[in-house]
Amino acid sequence: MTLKTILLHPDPRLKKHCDPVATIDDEIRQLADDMLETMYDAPGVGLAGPQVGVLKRIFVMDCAKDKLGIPEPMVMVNPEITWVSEDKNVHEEGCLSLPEQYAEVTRPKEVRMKWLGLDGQMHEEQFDSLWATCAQHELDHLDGKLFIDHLGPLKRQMITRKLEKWKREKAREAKSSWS
Ligand code: K1U
Ligand code: ZN
Repeated sequence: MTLKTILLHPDPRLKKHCDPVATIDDEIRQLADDMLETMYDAPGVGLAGPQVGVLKRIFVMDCAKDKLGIPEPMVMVNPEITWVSEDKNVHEEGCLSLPEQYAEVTRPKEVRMKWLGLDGQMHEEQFDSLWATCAQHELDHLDGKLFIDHLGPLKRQMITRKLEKWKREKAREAKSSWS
């Protein structure tokens, strides 16, 4: 397994609409393994193809670890939403492509999704709580959308600026650790 580099906003690849996966083959299985390893290492609860520079409709997620400590990794290929609840939920979201930036986003509280699994079978399941938020956040990535695109222009600009500052600080820290 290989740790992948996570792209940071405003990388143009994060704005692209991703292509469906044609077949589940060894390349996709390897990519899914690498994405799960990268997500757990980050650490995060989700990771989508474009975040590691792969413009394909695939994401991984595991929102179970906090509860019992037992991992429940999920890999979703060509995911689609088949139903959303009328009830909404406000959740504070983060994104591995915008490290240390958070904002409240309103989304449907529950969603039903169907997807192709690594077993080559179609699956359909209903999600709520963090699973529902994360699944919608990851599906957005496959359509070139970030959580900041759900915010007003001022909040979006503020987060983008704070991220630029974070990048400069990280670059400064790295430089001083070399000398
Ligand atoms: O897509 C991503 O960038 C991953 C993102 C998913 C997400 C988190 C919260 C709400 C919606 C979607 C993250 O995983 S950010 C990191 C994070 O939330 C986390 C990190 C460590 C432990 C628990 C959560
Ligand atoms: Zn994200």
